[in-house]
Amino acid sequence: MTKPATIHLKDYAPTPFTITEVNLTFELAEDVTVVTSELSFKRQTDATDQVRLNGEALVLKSVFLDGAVLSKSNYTLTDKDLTFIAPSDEFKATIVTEIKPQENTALEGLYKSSGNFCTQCEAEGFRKITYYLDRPDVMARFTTSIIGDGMEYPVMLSNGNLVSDTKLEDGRVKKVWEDPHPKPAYLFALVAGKLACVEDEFVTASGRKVALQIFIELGNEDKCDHAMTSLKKSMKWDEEKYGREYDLDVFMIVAVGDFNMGAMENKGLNIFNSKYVLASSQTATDTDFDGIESVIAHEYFHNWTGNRITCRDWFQLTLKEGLTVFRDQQFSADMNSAAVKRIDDVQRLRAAQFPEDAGPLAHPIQPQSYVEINNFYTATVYEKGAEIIRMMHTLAGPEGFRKGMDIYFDRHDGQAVTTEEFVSAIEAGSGLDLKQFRNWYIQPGTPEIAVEDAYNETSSTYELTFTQKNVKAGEGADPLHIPVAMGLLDEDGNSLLDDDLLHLTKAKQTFTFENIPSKPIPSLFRKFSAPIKITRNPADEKLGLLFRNDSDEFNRWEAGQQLALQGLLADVELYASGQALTGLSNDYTEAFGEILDDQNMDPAFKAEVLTLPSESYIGQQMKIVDVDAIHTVRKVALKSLGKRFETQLKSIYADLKSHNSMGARALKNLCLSYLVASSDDYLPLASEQYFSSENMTDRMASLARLVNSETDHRAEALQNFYDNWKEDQLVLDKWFMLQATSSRSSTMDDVKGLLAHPDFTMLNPNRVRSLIAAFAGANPIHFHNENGGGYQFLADRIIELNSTNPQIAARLVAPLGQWRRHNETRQGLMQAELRRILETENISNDVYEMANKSLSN
Ligand code: B3K
Ligand code: ZN
Repeated sequence: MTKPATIHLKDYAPTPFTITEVNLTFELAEDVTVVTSELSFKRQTDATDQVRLNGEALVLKSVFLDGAVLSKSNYTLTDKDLTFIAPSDEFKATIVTEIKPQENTALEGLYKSSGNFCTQCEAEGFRKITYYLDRPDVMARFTTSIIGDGMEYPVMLSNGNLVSDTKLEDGRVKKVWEDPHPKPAYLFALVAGKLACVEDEFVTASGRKVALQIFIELGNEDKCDHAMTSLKKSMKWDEEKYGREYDLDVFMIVAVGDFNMGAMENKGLNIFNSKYVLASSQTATDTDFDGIESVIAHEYFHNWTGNRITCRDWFQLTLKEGLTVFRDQQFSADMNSAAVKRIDDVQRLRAAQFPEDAGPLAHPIQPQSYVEINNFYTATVYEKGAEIIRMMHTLAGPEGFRKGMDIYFDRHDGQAVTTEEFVSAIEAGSGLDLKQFRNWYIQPGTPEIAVEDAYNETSSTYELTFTQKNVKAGEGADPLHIPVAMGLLDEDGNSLLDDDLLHLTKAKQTFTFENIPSKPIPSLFRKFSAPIKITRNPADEKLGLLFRNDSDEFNRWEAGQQLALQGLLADVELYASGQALTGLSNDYTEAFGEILDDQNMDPAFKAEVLTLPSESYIGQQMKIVDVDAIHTVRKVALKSLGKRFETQLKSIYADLKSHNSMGARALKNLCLSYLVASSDDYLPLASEQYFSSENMTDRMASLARLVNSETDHRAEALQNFYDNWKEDQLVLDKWFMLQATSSRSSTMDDVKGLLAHPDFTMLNPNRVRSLIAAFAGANPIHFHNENGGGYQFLADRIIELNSTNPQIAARLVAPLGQWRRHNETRQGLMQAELRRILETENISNDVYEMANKSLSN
């Protein structure tokens, strides 16, 4: 194959011509869809007279320039673009193309899902609809006419406002939509089909009425309440927190079953994976409800951070994504428990972003180059990007940050800008100098911080010395500006100092604290004030004290995690050398018991605090991950905690049974998992919960306990679950996922068997994620089986998906890219599969880039 081209940030140049107006007409039909596009061009630079439009997988029917047909000899057509000479500085082009949405399995451009037409254009899907300058700095006003059979497609939607709805002479229906806001093509959307609509209304702060509409497949009308409530809360919150009002008369959300990601923020017409819209307590877990609230908010917030102000080019992706994730995190923290939300966000960062940043696919939040932009919708751009915005918020303080945001909106509304313009606005609003801080945008890797302390009794001074290093950033990389939120506690756990903020700016730096009466215990990086790893912490000897007393809830949780890790990692070593395990320290276990009995603690927070670090997080602490030892050691630890606190766990479980709140369910189900870990005698209790539960949270929590067992309870419950929910695709995904993540010995065969299940399809991304991604990403012992079967299974699926859905195929490569973290046997097997993937015939750019980088970087 010829190696695909790499695109570089340094090569950015504006287009010689831009497009100001777009008039699209879609004639929807079952065999071919005809797209007529009228574009108004206007010269911007003198670079060239050539106009080169992007276009892929299109059948070109005709081109007209200023009304005159352009003959074939006057344009050049390749499988990627259409080029012609501009007739003048301002002209109109009319281009007619044909496409076949019903054959589009890549789910990019215009495609069909359950018989309905829908689109996904970000990042470069619009070029699969028509020839266009498909890049975010070309912003035009769109008018969209949709023509089709009114019986087949009673609903026809596009961005903006509906301006006409007529019946044509031939009986077809024509609807015209006008979007007054200039936008890049990636925000274009079209939906047509038989859909039900749930409606509500929002009155903005300035008194304008906005119609809210959620479109779903018929029969799902009763599953939109939570999405609608979340939308109204988001609209209100953005007005109150950032002074941002919605700007059209209608806001529409469409839920579709086949979708590559979570959702898409198309102007005025968000398209969602149905997973992030549909919910009832019968079908969705508490985690699903939280997910809906945050994704609805995220897409809504994009209206200002992404749509009104968009990205100049795709290297600026974190400009809209990091910022919008930060905003949705703030929103969820305001709606729910802020501490629990922060813990969840950090766990997500550590689970997905830290490994990425430590592996072959590491990149700065502003990448410098890419082969396929879809591969850069990463945990780094999103989650680490959000952390970098959060640090600016911490440094500026809430008021300074808000002022900076106001300046950002004032200066750049209607523009396509860079991250530099964002940082400048925050500087202007806050008065901060962020010169050094900008390094966060260009350095990959997770900084490692080592801290040492010294106490001087005579002078009552305490010193903290920080050293920062970032291996991935390379030799000689500049130190980062790192905000360290911290406090000091005395030996009794009382606070000596709270809410201090240190600016760590040097490679090595000492901070001195005066008037400290006795040697303190530092609580560092409170609320996880920077996305770093601490490699040496003076508090390591005093984690039990912080676990019991830290007034910062995040650090209280963190102390518990670190204390548990100390014991778990020590046991992993003992296990590997064939010695008897010593188990979790008394310090941890005793604190665990005290916290379990604490009547005043929020149960949701308590459930977080009493959960042991995950297998994958334990693995991250090791140079070479010993998956089997980790699994066994963690299981033994769960069992011993379950046994030691059996009485309390049972009584809390019983007490909480009748409580109907999310926090109570989380804690109750944690108790159940400890009890089942303590002895199989509790499997009947799990089974009883499964059959008596009245909501999906409790049902899933109990079924998750049963699927690891070999008893009849397992088969019975799984069968019951299937029989009850086989018609509900989102619930059925859970059934596949639970079996894919089971620890029982036959799991690999079970998963292969499920591939042949009549309800399994490789064409639906949610189903692929629930079986294949879940197995590879969340079942370490089976995926990493030293017989190589797990790796081979994954590579086979990637090769299969390469031809139907390259984006989803590429997303599955990452687990194999972690080969350097495993023993030699596994390394060899994983590399062999990556090489086999690279030999795939007609390999997509998406998969090529991921597999190639995984092997070579
Ligand atoms: N902006 C979209 C993601 C598009 C991904 C394209 N491969 C969803 C979001 O982040 O809100
Ligand atoms: Zn986003």
